[in-house]
Formats: sequence, C-alpha cells, structure tokens
Amino acid sequence: MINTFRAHTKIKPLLLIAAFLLPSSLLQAQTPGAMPMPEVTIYHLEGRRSERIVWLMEELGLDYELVYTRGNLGASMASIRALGHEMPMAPTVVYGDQILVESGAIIEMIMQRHAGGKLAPALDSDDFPEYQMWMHYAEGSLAARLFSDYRAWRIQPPTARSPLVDSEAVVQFAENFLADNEWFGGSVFSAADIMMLFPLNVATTLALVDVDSFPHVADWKMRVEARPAYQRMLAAARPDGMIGSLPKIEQRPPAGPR
Ligand SMILES: N[C@@H](CCC(=O)N[C@@H](CS)C(=O)NCC(=O)O)C(=O)O
Repeated sequence: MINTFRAHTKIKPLLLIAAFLLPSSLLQAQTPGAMPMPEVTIYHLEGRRSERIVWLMEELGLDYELVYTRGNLGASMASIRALGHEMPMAPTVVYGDQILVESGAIIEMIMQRHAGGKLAPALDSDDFPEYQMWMHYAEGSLAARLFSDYRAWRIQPPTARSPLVDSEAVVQFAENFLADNEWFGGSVFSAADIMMLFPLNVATTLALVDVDSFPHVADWKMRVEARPAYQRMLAAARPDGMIGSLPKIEQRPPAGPR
C-alpha cells in the first residue's frame, strides 16, 4: 500500500487572520525572499537522496506530501515511473503543476523561493562562496566519484590507487574542510550540510573509504543526525531503518599516495 504522509506547518492564529485581511503582496514583504508555496509532493525511496528534500522541508517548516511504499523500493519506484516523466529518479518532486528531478536543483529552488534567507550564509559573507561550492560538490564530484569507484571495484577489486581523483581523495577534501569549519556552510548549519550527508554516508556504509580515517566527518555526521528536523525526516521517510542496502566493497585500494 502506498504510504502518503502529509506534513503541515503549525500556522500561528494571528498569521492566519492576517492572511485573510492583508493583500498577498504585503504578506510577502514581511518575509523577504519568500514566495507563496504551491503544493509539493515528494516521491521518495527510503534511505535515498529524496531524504534531502524531506529534511529540507522539515528544517524550514514547510508543508509537503510524501509518497512511497513502506518497505518496498520497487513499488516506490513504480510510483515514480507512473508519473510518466522521462527521467524517473528519486527524488522526483511535483511542485505545483511541474515535475522536477535533481535534488540539488530542487533544494536551491526551494531555498531561493521559499526559505526567506534561512539555511544559507548571507550572500555577501565570506562563507557564501564555499557554501555554494559544497552544494554542488556533493553530487558533482563526491557522489560521482564514489559511485564510479563502486561500480568499477565491484567488477574488479582494485590493487592500487588510481592516479585520478578517487573516493578517498574526494572524502579527504571534505575532512580537511571540516577540520577548520564546523559546517559545510562555514559557521552555521546550512543546505550544504543537507546535500553532503547522503554521499558521505555512502562512502562509509559501502566501505569505499575507511571510516576511522575521517574523524571530522564522523563528528559532523553525529551533529547533523542529532538535529530534530533530521529525526523528524527519519520518522516520516525511513521509519524501518535502512532497507535494500547495496553490498559493501570487499577490497579497497591500499592506503597511500595516488
Ligand atoms: N543527481 C541526482 C541523482 C538521483 C538518483 O540517482 N537517485 C537514485 C536514488 S538515490 C535513483 O533514483 N536511483 C534509481 C535509478 O537510478 O534507477 C540527484 O541528486 O537527485
């Protein structure tokens, strides 16, 4: 049976009265950068990238509907395919009358239209350029390298490190940044942390890297996973823990320089 979960923001009574009495242009002016949200439905696979969108909505206190079949990734994927979009992936988000894929782009769009400046460093701050880099690094370099190593190493276990940027190198870059910064957005938790958790969990749970070599990443994971919004995401989107995990890598390349 398809599980649909609807999360509602608690609307303060005064705001509700104001919503009826004031023109929408005036209401918008009270929250700079925030546009009214259309209905948002998140098509989800448990334990996968679609968790990012659920977590973001929970952090921002925005309404969404969540669609997946509990305990059945195949059936959840069938719901995504039934939308008829030519690129069936999780997340797929129905935003008003548009169907969207690509988690990073969906997060940036929601941030720009509906976050009113929350969950990102100020545009003119020193943190902003690196925040933006990590927003894109998560999928562009980190997840891409991890999954290409995963596929290659499953077919042929590696006997030496590649001279190209490999899994260890992409995770090491994150580790080094966290040695000097509390969060991927610099001094405050941000959407960049939401983007980075999935691939960094992939790196260690699939044994692509040795978890003990990255203590700053381990400490950061504990801090992000303790957030109440992350815990609410888990309750809504991963109620039975991780299901359908891919097999771990059995052999990593030997440690050492590339
Ligand atoms: N870069 C995309 C990747 C989306 C993606 O590959 N999602 C996986 C789940 S984590 C998926 O849909 N896999 C099913 C498939 O590839 O058929 C994003 O960030 O949204």
